[in-house]
Amino acid sequence: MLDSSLNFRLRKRGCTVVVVLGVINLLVALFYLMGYSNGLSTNKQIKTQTRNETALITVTLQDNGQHVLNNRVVILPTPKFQDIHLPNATTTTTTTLWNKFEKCSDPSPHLVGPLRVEFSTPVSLDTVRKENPGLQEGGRYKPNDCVALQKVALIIPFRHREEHLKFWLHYLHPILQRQQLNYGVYVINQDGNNTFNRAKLMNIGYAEALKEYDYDCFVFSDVDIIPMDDRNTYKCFSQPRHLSVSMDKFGFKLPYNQCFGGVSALSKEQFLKINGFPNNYWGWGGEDDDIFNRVSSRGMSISRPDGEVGKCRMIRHERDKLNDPNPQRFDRIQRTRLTINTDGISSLKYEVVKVEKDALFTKITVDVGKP
Ligand code: BGN
Repeated sequence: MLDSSLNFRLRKRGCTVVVVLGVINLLVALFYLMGYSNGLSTNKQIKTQTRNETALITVTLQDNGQHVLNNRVVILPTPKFQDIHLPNATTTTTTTLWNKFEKCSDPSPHLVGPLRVEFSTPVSLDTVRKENPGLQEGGRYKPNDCVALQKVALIIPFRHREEHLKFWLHYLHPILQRQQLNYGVYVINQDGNNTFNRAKLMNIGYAEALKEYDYDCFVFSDVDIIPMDDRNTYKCFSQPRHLSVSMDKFGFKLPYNQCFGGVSALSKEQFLKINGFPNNYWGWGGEDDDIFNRVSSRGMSISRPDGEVGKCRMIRHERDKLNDPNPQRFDRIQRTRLTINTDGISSLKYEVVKVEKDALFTKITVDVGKP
């Protein structure tokens, strides 16, 4: 009697354990399905390179008697360029011949596709700095295993949007690194309290970035727009490129065919062909339409990614102070053909107030004058 009741209790306990384990299993599976099965990738850094690369390296070799043998070029299979040890010789100098390496492949093998983008949890600059250890001062980067296809300056017209900038840096740095670009981030900050002038700030970004490095492509991005797919490569194409083509704000559709606002990319050649951007649009609206007119009046067309790859999120915010809709914009966009030659990069005037180098960006504060 005692035996059978003990037996029953043990079996009952066994059953309870099995049921509890089953429930845990189910919860784990559900958690996994909800979190990861929607195909979105979270913000993540580039994967570690495991391929065995062939590096072309110049080394000065010394024999045991410390005589310099010669300056030779040797081919070594190595994934990294540091710490190369040669038998029976001491390496005294190593020079990496970057231009001898292969070009990065197009598209980059690091791309992951659709991304999870949300703005509910604030990010700190310190966290973003720690998340991006491969950056050089000023928000500069180049891949270390291949030669980037393009040298891209990212230009952000800016004033009083520190919180947005943190999100932009948090999302964009890992994306740009996965896209294997040789890039630099330039935040062009309008000094003072005069009316905002987005297009002039972008002209200044172009001019200032070129003083620093031989960029061949310029991506102009609003600080509050984040791409939702890393296949939307922030580089230049044979025609000027509109990148923010399907924004959440517009129901993931292009609001109108001539739309060229948000994020755009122009090569140096394309930018010069349109004499840069207009300097005389003060306040909100129209300057992007003027740029569209410039592009088409110079016989170019707009290139765009498809609506899926071109999805973007905009950080919701109230209308900026000192950036009211520009009442002159309707007239001005009618007259692009008359103003394109006289108003643009050729007539740009401004003063640099301050240059600040952060690990994540170069911030250039400028006096753009007033209307
Ligand atoms: C347009 C604005 C653009 C703006 C888009 C999207 C004008 C010019 C007069 C018609 N153009 O209407 O500057 O990027 O909306 O918001 O206002």
